[in-house]
Amino acid sequence: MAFELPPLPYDYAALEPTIDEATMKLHHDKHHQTYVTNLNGAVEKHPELGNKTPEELVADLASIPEDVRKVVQNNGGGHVNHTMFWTIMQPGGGGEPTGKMAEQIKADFGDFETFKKTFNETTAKQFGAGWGFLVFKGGKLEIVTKPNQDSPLSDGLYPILGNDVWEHAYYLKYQNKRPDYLAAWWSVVNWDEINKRFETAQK
Ligand code: MN3
Repeated sequence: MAFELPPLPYDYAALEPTIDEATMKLHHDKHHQTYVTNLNGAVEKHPELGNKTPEELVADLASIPEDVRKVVQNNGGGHVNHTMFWTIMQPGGGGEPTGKMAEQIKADFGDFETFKKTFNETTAKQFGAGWGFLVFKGGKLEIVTKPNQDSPLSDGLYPILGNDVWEHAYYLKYQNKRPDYLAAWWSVVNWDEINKRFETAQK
């Protein structure tokens, strides 16, 4: 297989009570696995795609053969988005942003509370399935939403962080209360990893 499901870097129950164990199991083992399986299906038809990283595939959709382009957009995007998602969370995470990320949030949003509020409100409004992302554009942080599994990489922008607002990410615990899930999620974010991604975004 060209691409593989990365193991979850902590136990399924490690993000309780913010994200429940059943959601984590389904989300990682079933949903993310399906994106990987479908992406590998596209590689079977076009083996040369297996020589690129998932990020490279998603960043240059125009170069993907037309018969699998949508498959790569949806499932390559799903693979890249979820691979990021598991690593930007950690048990005992949350708290105030640290390092360069803290400075940039202060510069662009004034303070962390305003940043969180803006991110949560913007992402809550994403109609249907999708993601809210933080990117670095023109020297400033910017919050963008994407439908389905689309990635900012397809627009030449590196996702520093992102939260999944597909119902599969929160419905078991939060039901229809997407804003409650968005508000709670900050208590498990991994600022060290987000700072690493911010460094990459600046390159
Ligand atoms: Mn998901």
